[in-house]
Amino acid sequence: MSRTGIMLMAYGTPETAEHVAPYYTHIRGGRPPSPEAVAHLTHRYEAVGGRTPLTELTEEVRAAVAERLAERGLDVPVYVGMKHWHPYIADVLPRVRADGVTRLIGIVLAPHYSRFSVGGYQRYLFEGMHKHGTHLDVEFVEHWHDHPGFLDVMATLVREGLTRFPEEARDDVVVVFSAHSLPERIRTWGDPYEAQLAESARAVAARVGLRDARVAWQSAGATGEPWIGPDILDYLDTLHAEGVRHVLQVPIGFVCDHLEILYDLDVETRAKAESLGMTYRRTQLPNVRPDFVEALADVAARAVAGEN
Ligand code: FEC
Repeated sequence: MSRTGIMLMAYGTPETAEHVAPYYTHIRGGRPPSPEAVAHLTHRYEAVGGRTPLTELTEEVRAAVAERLAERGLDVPVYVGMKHWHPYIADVLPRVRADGVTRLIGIVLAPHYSRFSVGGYQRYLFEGMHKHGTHLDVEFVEHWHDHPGFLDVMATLVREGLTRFPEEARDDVVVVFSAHSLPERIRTWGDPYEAQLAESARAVAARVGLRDARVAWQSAGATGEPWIGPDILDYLDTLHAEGVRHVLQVPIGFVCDHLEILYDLDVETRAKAESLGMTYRRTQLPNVRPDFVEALADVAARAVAGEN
């Protein structure tokens, strides 16, 4: 008998300072980073309180999505698998199989597709099946950046974000959508990542009635090759030169609080904006908001019905 399961996948985060080096090594595909690079990353974690809530938030989303699916009459177990830390995607597969699941739907908790990001999750899942000799019929939701429920959530978050500026400044706030940068070479293989980001930014801007949908990139890695820009830190200089004084950043490429939000935006980007005399705010992340959970459950339910 065939049974369907869902695996929600997220990046993974180290739980202690001792985990930072092995975590970083995993991100680098097994190549250990230099002690300086580990110290720098450890410092970023310390600056946000030693750890990030990514694992807990992902587990809460998992439980909430499972509940919504059950309410829709779908008896579908929902699992969490992480790309770079425990519970690793591969390590969850024996439990999936033991539960009698034969068809597994993978959904990455990042809305836009890139071979670098979502493609990496796919690779870890297939390698995991190979490692454990587990055969599952795997289907992947490759992107859900245009799901109307998700776009509505983001529009709500932008409206809420705008209210955090003084009333008299609201018309002058420039809204900047962002996602994790990736190496520029993704362009050489026709990757849809940039186009999908622009599409979701435009759709949210239209819902809110913004004049335009500006895009910048964040959290680029230090790998010695060019990454997609403009980086938000440079873009703030550009905006400042245009006379802009109020900026609302919308990290639409992420769905929960983690290092790239709590450090890269709340510490680094905020400090840069303030040094330029700008008022800087960022939108809240969807995290476990009921409307976001509902959108995600809908993405999952459609996939179960084979509608993706
Ligand atoms: O809270 C946490 O502890 C985890 C935060 C976190 C998220 C995240 C999401 C994405 N990344 C993506 C691409 C890359 C590429 C490299 C890379 C490197 C890092 C490092 C840390 C890190 N990432 Fe990440 N990423 C998070 C954390 N990421 C830490 C290593 C130090 C650094 O470079 O800052 C470069 C790999 C290399 O060096 O070879 C590429 C993409 C996403 C968004 C999609 C997703 O969530 O999966 C794309 C969250």
